[in-house]
Amino acid sequence: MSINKTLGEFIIEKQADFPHATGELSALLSAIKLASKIVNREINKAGLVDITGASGVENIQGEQQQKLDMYANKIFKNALIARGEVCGIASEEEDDYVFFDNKNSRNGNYVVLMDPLDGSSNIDVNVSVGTIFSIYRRISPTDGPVAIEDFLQVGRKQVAAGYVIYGSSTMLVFTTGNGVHGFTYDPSIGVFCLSHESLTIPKTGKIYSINEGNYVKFPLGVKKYLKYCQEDDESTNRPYTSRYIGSLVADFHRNLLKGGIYIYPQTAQAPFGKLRLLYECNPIAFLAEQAGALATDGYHPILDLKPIELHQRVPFFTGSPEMMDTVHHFMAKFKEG
Ligand code: P6P
Repeated sequence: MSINKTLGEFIIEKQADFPHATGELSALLSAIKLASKIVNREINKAGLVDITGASGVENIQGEQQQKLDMYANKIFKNALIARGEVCGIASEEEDDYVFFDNKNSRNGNYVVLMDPLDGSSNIDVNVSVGTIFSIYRRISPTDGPVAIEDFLQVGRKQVAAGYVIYGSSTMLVFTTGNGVHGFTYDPSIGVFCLSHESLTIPKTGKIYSINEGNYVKFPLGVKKYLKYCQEDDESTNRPYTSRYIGSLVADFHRNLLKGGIYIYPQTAQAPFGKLRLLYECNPIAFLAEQAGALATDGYHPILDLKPIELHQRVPFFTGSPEMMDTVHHFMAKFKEG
């Protein structure tokens, strides 16, 4: 049996593809690789030790922080601060950005934004969860502290992005702007091995992912699109199938492999939707576009949106290009307000 290329070998081999090929990004991705192995270990035994459930602490979003949320945040932060390439991070689990003000890191050339454990409320019921990360080169002077503008860069400026999905197997999927590549973790040798090189989303699909429990609050365009998905029309492979895991990374990963569309729209009560632009939508959108998919707020590419604050939310539509074209048609035709 051949042993596939490891993530480390792949990064070195592709180093030349990367405009800032200084080896720093390779070291940064290696830090993320290490942290994901540690988090994976804890998730896999979560039911056996007292690390599941709510911590009793709320994050800035007003959401119950799960014990594993806080654990994962600590592990990724410690792995990144240990390497020196990163001068600061922003995280769903941190109220503000964090400056790595030590002699090893303060002059680092990169900042990392992350959702350390997305979908963590699913852990107690053994449903797949994920880590999402987004990497930028800093724009503030390297001889001073990291600044908010380092984190509020438009999504197209990302130099790398990816996710770890802790599912039936654990995978790390990332892009540095040269395609999307997936690596499956082999716990018997403790290594991520290349399993999905140059991932490309099918142009269309039969799966739509949305929390239909919110149907009555959806914009008219989304309601019209859902009815379109559910109509009987053999010529266009309808009705489609509804699949919603409630974990963005898992729903996106399935749609990336099989084709499909994921929608978390705005509602009257949540005019900007639920998902965060900086550490959920931007990294997933970078991966999506690199894999031939689209990612918008229903009207505009996510990667073109100018961020205004760390934890801002945006409506999120992403998936197979032909399905996205159809939902955009309905969103434009039935635009409200
Ligand atoms: P709802 C998890 O909290 C998350 O941010 C995404 O991973 C997921 O797709 C969505 O929210 C689920 O939200 O409101 O449908 O439970």
